[in-house]
Amino acid sequence: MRVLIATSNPGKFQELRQGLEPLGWACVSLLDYPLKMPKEEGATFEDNALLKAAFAAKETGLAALADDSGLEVDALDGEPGVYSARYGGKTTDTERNIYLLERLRGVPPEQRTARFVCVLALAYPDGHVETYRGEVEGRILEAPRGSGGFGYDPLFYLPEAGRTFAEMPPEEKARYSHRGRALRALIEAYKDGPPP
Ligand code: ITT
Repeated sequence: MRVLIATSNPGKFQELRQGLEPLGWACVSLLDYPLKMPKEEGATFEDNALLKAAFAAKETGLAALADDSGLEVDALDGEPGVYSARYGGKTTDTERNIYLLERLRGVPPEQRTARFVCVLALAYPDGHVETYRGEVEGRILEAPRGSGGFGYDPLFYLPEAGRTFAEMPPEEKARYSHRGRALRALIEAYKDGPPP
């Protein structure tokens, strides 16, 4: 199957393309299909993922996979959540990480619990849609660690691994991550061909 990975985030694209490898699908990107993607105005990751995937499938006539994801920090009542890509109006990953650290200043380690959430939506040109969700629990550090990954990875510490996502090679991040989990749910659904 030919599938458009409808994201303009290069970090996500890499992880999605790698994660889909077991299915042997031919993946194309928004570089091949330059679309003006719709504004993400949904209240949930599901709403936004479906909005993006359905739009891309309709515009291109291809099956389209969209990813809506983000970080929920308990001490901030779930912020930044669906606003993760534009938290505090900041435009770069580094600025958003600094802003998050400021918002959490004075919050002790045991109260810095957080989770990453990823919802994948797969939409077909005939209107059929599916969603797959993955989550991972961790903790927000007081300073960044590591240079891999993207986004909030240098601040997201996984106690069971003793490292941040930015300190892991891509295969290890995929083993634990919200996106890796959502991808495995999708792969499970397609392992014997398209689901009914
Ligand atoms: P598209 O909508 O084009 O896919 P985006 O980056 O705008 O790209 P989102 O609206 O889903 O995507 O925002 C998700 C944000 O959450 C992303 O920009 C990162 O800051 C953060 N994020 C999501 N997954 C992450 C991960 O695996 N590691 C670090 N940060 C992540």
